[in-house]
Amino acid sequence: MTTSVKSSDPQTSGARLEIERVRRDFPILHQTVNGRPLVYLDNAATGQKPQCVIDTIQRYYETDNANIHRGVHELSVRATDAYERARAKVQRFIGAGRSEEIVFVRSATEAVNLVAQTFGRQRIEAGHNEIVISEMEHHSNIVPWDLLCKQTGAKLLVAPINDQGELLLDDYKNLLSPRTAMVAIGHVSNALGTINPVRDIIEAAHQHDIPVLLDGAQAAPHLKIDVRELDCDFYAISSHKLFGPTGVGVLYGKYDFLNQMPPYQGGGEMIKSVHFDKITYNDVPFKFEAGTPNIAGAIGLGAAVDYVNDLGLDNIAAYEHELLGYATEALSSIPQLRLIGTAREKAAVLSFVFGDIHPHDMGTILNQEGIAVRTGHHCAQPVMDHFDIPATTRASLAFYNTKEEIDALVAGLHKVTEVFA
Ligand code: 7TS
Repeated sequence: MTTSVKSSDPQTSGARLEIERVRRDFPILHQTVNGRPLVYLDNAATGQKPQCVIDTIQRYYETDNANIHRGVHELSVRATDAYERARAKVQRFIGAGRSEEIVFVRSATEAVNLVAQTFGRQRIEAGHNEIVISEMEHHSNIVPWDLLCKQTGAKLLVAPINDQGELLLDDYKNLLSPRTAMVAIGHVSNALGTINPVRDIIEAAHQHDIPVLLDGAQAAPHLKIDVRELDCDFYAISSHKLFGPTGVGVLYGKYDFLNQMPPYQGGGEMIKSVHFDKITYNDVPFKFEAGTPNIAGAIGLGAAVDYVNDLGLDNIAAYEHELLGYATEALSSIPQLRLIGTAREKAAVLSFVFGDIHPHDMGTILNQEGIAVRTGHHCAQPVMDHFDIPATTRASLAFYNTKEEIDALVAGLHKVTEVFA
């Protein structure tokens, strides 16, 4: 695989050249939209795919496609090997101790639902009756728990945030008690960019023997993750935000927990034997992978992990930190613009409101300039409620974005001002 040369100092002109090389790995970036060079600033919704990911998926279908774990023929063996190699890549990528702790699912959403309906339900049945989440969660880390609460009579408790969009850690700690079945909290907020103090969150929960799920959908593309160092019990990731294909995600779970959990869905692959008088389930992780999985998706995710490793997450984080600082300063200088989410620890998200101009109008005008941003509540309506706004405009960055693209966004925002003057 060929990828771009990395740099550890994004402030040098050399690093600038590196980003040009990185950008060449992403064919989709090199197009015009409405006659302007595309400026893709919707990375929190989904990341773009490097050529090596596209090639890996194409090659899989051209040469290896077969169903896995079931065949002795050559193609099935190759497909199985590639799928299991992808699992091992993900395992190393997040620092998991063993590959059985990596469950391929459909998305981060499915990972949370799986844990809620198996482990969460078990914890409630064992006598705990509260689930603790935070006010800044994506709907994917609210609704599955709310469903479980409705089904079981348990209660959803919500740790509040301040007006910078930071979790109020003491309030969070005060919610923990022997009643708590689970804590489920986002590592990085998609609407605010806040990086949560997950070590403190986990440590506080573990003092009460409460297991913690981290929703890492927005963290994995930006931060180095080490699930063993964090000591989190479950971790959810979406491939497509990590520059891999859509339709595949990862649930990390501690082996002993996964082992004691009941299956989530039934079907082929998740069983050892089926007789009408007795069904025996398969070992983890296969117990949670009912039916034919997204084989090409998992293999494509493996290629994305290789690509990100090649660049180095430390390099990515350093470059994005620089870019976020530049963007924050540039946007802060625009009259009428109010940033929503100004946490001290932030990843590459800039959410804002702009006078009384509706974000959808902003998005439409920016699109005319070739700039892709997201507008709306970002599936985090409680965050919007906190700030008493219906929606924001959100620019979310990736390592292939540039200062010139931030300048284009700023120019686009001045255009918006002119249109509404
Ligand atoms: N958790 C967080 C923090 C997210 O940001 C998202 C998606 C999800 C979970 C769900 O991921 P999925 O792949 O299962 O859909 N966030 C966004 C977003 O910010 N804009 O579009 C999707």
